[in-house]
Amino acid sequence: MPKSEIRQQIERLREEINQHNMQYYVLDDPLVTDQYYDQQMRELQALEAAHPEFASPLSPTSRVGGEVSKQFATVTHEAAMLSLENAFDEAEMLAFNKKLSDLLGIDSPLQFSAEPKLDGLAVSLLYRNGELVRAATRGDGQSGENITPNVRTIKAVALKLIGKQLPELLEVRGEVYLPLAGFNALNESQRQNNAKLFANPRNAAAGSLRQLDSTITASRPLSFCSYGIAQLEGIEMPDTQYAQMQLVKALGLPISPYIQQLESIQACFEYYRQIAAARDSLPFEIDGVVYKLNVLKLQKKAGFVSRAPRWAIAWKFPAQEVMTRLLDVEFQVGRTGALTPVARLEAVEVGGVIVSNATLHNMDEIRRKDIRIGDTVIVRRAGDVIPEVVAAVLKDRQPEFELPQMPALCPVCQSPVVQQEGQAAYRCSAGLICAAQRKEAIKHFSARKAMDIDGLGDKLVEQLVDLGLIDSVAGLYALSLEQLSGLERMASKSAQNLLDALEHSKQTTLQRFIYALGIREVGEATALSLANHFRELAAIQQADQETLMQVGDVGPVVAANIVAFFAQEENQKIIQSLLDAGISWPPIAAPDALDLALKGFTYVITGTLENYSRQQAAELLASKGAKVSSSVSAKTTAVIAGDKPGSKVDKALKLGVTILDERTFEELVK
Ligand code: 9MJ
Repeated sequence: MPKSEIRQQIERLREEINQHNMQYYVLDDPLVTDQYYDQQMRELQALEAAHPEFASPLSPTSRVGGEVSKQFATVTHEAAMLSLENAFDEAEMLAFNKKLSDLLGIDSPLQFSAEPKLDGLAVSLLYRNGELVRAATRGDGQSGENITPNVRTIKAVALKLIGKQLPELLEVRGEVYLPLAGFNALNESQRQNNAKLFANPRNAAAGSLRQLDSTITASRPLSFCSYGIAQLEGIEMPDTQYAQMQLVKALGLPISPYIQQLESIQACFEYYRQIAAARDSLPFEIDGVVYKLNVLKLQKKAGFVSRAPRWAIAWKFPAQEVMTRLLDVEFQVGRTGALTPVARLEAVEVGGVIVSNATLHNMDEIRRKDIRIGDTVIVRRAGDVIPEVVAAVLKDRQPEFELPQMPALCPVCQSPVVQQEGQAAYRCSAGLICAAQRKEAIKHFSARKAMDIDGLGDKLVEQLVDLGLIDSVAGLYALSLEQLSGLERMASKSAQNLLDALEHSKQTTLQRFIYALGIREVGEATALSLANHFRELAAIQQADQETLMQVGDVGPVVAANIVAFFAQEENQKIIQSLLDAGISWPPIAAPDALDLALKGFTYVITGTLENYSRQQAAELLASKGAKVSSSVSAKTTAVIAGDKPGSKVDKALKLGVTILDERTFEELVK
């Protein structure tokens, strides 16, 4: 191929890849599959490698990092990088609105541009003639650090602007952040490498961005969202905040998909409620909502106070991370006997609720974080996950503070605590003799995905065990109306309901029954595989380790757990008495008779179906040989969508995956 053609091919590929980046990161609407994108990228890499004379710092292949700095150079900001004033309630928002109205001499409602407040790091991006020439941190607001090589590795940051008319100069301000999925993956890999854990996505983003070696930054899935224009030359400045952001988007930089123009401070209240309600389901962390006076002329008129504009405010959510004191560490005994350290804290409000207990996960995690009793600690409660202690505040550490110790005896039954070789967990050695393990085993047995015993809550199970009314799951089916009616907060109506629910639960499936037994590491999926493979409980009970390992997802450890479970005489007795009580399930047909019409197909179920729980729908599909997955990909056969389906349907639409309604689903499994 002649050189000119190669050059053209390289340029064509660069342009195409830039366009796909725009579709993916800015418009959230990819037009091609990841596979196609990767293939274009590899083709470009190969051409560039063979023709180094055409290398360019603007090529999308140049995002892998590689530059290593000794230290960051200082950048003086042409326009100061300001921070935001905070508000915490409607009264403070009203005060902000009134102050602005008074200052501007306007009595009609003020218009605002609003967007969620991302919890990351503010950066400035400078483009000359459409090319990214500099990226800097905020620093003290007057001058920051030049982090251009690092920011160039962030795929959401355009190396080249797109569009017909490019500005001679553009300085965009925005937030670099780490989406939650990336944060969790990063901490998981830190854990595996025995490296320091990041306390939250913000710290992880900061640590990733301030790396002298940009290949490290390149390996972290950082993202970027623009929130303002600081300088613009060569095209006319739009006259509202909102229009500014639309221009930034048109030039190929991501902006918040949630940005809205609001007509009054009352509309700001409504917007806050909407974003607060969506907070836990967003794929990134936000810590509030930012409101900016929409009309630029009015922004100018309002001006600044020392470090923040008068025309903007951040209405912050209740903090998800707070400091408190670690009073003590106690150990909770779980279903399998594993002892989990639980922090007893001086009560404190986190994310809007009072927290006095938080998990410390396990002893390795305590050592890794170096958390000692008496420490001031940072407690975090994000979304609906259990509150956790993420770090100790070392400046308050006293020499007498000590690391918590794993007790030698189980705190519930006083049996010895043992650590099996090669396992992190410490366990109570008593098995079902331990009241804690018995309680947890019964809770698991009655759970929705197991025997689904309606009305048998945790508190009730604890009462039943503490009063000695039952000592294993088998005892459940021997409970009488008199016994139940005598319990705390149990009217005779609810006692009868519980007996009915117990009776109802006896008609089950082999899969549910196996799962309900609570064999270590046998989850729902493994239980289903076992049921389909062996078809009879007795066959599973008699199988040896090797036979069990013939089942798809059963490895040597799980197989050993199953053998050990059925070998215990106590467990055999319990199973027999459950069967004697009348628990039964429909027979599973032999594979050749089995109707596996949907074998090889993969479905995703989303939203609320009218006549089936998602679990039931999944079981029906699985009974026909289909695979049921929780996430949509190009490999998904179809998405079954009920009411309020959410983002999985959006993704399916984007990928061109078929969407089926409940009626069609019924046809399918009939
Ligand atoms: C964040 N963090 O999302 C601003 N921000 O505006 C948004 N921060 C900001 N705007 C001026 N959306 C200074 C900071």
